[in-house]
Amino acid sequence: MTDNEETPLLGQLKEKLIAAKEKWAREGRSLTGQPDNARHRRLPPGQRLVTDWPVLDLGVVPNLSTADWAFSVGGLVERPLKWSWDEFLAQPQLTVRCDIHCVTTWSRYDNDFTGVPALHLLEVARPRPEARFLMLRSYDGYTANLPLADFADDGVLLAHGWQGKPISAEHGGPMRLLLPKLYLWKSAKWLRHITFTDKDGPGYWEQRGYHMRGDPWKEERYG
Ligand SMILES: Nc1nc2c(c(=O)[nH]1)N[C@H]1C(S)=C(S)[C@@H](COP(=O)(O)O)O[C@H]1N2
Ligand SMILES: [Mo]
Repeated sequence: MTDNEETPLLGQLKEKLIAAKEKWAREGRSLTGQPDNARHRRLPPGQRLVTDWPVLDLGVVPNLSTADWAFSVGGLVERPLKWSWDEFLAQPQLTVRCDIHCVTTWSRYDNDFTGVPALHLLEVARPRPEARFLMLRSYDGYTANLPLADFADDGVLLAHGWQGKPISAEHGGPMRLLLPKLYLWKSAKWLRHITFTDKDGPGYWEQRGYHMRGDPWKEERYG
């Protein structure tokens, strides 16, 4: 995948929304400054509960059929891999119930996601000892960076199901990352490729003022 392939999408992005979110990052919008008081609660500091599931993205929903879909892993791994849809579904599956937290302050409880555990992917691809970070790349050109330590957790899924049904296209179907312990911008929708690296580099929102890690319990919203 080259930058050139992604360029046509850029004209369609929700420029106003992106500009507003960059401004909030500069202003520290939604920070309570009291991250430590909230450890005993279910709702992280500065969050509010919703019962619907809002859609947040750059305004481009890639039109992906599972026939053309492929997912690949490269970088600092012993065994780079590429899975077709059938190969992906043939991997071990897990359903995880979790709460999800968006940096724009909504949280949603009791989501049942189904997919392939990140721990299984790590067993297959075998990151080299020097691999400490990941860069996620999606079919809409979105990127997000992650510490390997956060990815290597039993609640992390390459998810294709939600509440027993396929994840809808607007929520990242046919497959998205689901990493509930970090703010949801790290859970790349329409995931296409993961690169393992030795150095951390900023993804799409991290380049625009968001935090490199994004732990909701520490209120790591911005930079
Ligand atoms: N590919 C891709 N993944 C993405 C995004 C995006 O724009 N493109 N937005 C992120 C952000 S900012 C959030 S809050 C969540 C929203 O997921 P949802 O729309 O399913 O609620 O997706 C994240 N993953
Ligand atoms: Mo977001």
